Amino acid sequence: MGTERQSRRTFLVGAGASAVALVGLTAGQTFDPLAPVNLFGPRVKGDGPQGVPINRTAKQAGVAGLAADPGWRLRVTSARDAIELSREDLERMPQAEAVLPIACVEGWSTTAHWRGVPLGDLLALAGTNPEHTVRVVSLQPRGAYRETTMPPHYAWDPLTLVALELNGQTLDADHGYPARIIAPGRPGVLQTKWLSAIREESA
Ligand SMILES: Nc1nc2c(c(=O)[nH]1)N[C@H]1C(S)=C(S)[C@@H](COP(=O)(O)O)O[C@H]1N2
Ligand SMILES: [Mo]
Repeated sequence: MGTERQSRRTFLVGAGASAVALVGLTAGQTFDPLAPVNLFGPRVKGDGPQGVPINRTAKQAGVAGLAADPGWRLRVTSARDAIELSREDLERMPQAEAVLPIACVEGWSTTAHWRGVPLGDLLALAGTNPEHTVRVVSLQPRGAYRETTMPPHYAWDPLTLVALELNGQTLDADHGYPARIIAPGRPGVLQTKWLSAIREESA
């Protein structure tokens, strides 16, 4: 039992640093478990900043001002603690990389290269209960996609990122700058852009 706990810890510590290994892992995964993604229709390439289409721009979402504010902080709260991180704070944390698609029900799917902080690392810092769902909240003032909930299985997946970069560049404003969610196996509508807060739910 002692060894089991030890190897789990070693894995978690290693997860952030082994970015190259993570990319290798997901590159293989995109062919199989994400197969439903391809049912949405033909892949669209190009079309949009950083080679990825946009469903709603920062301006259309009414977040252009808030997203560009240097005072922006990501607030992560657990039942007993709250932390606030600037974009610079997030950049200084161990970064992970993942190759994952954005699959929109409107009929396109594009695979991209993402880089950022594993969501689980932030939840661990804030001390959330690993069995609890988390609520992901956008800066977007209104609209159906401003909030999502994420069950623990997704939230703690080492490939679920608070993404800061897309295809080798700082996230474009329209792709969710200063930070957005990218998670494996979730539909596009749940890949929340322009993050504001991440909160532990009570169960
Ligand atoms: N805050 C917010 N996040 C959002 C959306 C949105 O309208 N507002 N649209 C979602 C949908 S429907 C899709 S398909 C993806 C598209 O991400 P992209 O524009 O970076 O390609 O973002 C998701 N995240
Ligand atoms: Mo979408």
